Amino acid sequence: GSSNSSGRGALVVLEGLDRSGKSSQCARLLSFLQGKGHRAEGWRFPDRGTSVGQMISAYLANESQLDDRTIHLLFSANRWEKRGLMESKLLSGTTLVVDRYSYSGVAFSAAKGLDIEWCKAPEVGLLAPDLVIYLDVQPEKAAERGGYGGERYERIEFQQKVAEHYHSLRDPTWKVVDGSLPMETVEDQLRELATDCIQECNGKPLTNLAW
Ligand code: NYM
Ligand code: MG
Repeated sequence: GSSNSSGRGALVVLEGLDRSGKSSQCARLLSFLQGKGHRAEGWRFPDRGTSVGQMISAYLANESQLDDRTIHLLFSANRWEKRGLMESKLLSGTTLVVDRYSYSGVAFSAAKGLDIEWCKAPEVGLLAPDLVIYLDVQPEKAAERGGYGGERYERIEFQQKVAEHYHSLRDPTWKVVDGSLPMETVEDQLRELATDCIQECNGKPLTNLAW
C-alpha cells in the first residue's frame, strides 16, 4: 500500500554537473520508490518534448545560436510551462523525482558571466523543492566518465565554473552526496533521503521558490 496516498507528493530535485550520475540515480530512485508502493514519476529539465524544449535542444546541440539571456529565459519558460502540471501531480499525491531544476538554470547561466541575481529572478514563483540533492563530483572525475556527449557546456573549464556557482547557491537544506562513491552507496543514501522527505512533507503545504 502507498504510504503517501492521503497526502501530497514530494518534489525531489537532483542537481549536479554533467556526468555526475544524476540521470542513472534518478532512474534507480524512481524504481525504488515505485517498488515501495509510492506514486512517483521521473521528470527532467530541460523537458525537450515541448516546443520551447526543442529550441533549447537545438541550442545545446549547436544547431542554433541564441543570446545568453534569451536562452536563460527559455530554460526558465520551460519550467514555467510545466508548473501547473507539476502542482496538480504533487497535490494529487504523486512524488516527482526531477533531474535538474532552477539551480541548473542559475549555475549554468551564471558560469557564462551573467549576473546571478538576474539569473534567479525568472525562477521566483516556481514550485520550491522539498528536497535538493547535490551529487558532488569533481569536474575532472566527471569528464573521465566516458567523456561528454558533445553538447554545449560539456567542457571541463566551464564545468569548473558551474561547480563554483552551484557551491554559492547551496543552502543548509541541500543534501550533498559524494557522487564519486560506488553507485550502490549513492543509491542507498538517496533512498533514505527521499523516503524521509516523502514522510516529512505529508501535511506541509507546497511553497514557491523565493531564494
Ligand atoms: N541546463 C539545464 C541549463 O543550462 N539551464 C537549465 O535551466 C537546465 C535545466 O542544459 N549541460 C543545461 C545543463 C546541461 C544541459 O541538460 C542539458 P541534460 O540534463 O544533460 O539534458
Ligand atoms: Mg547532459
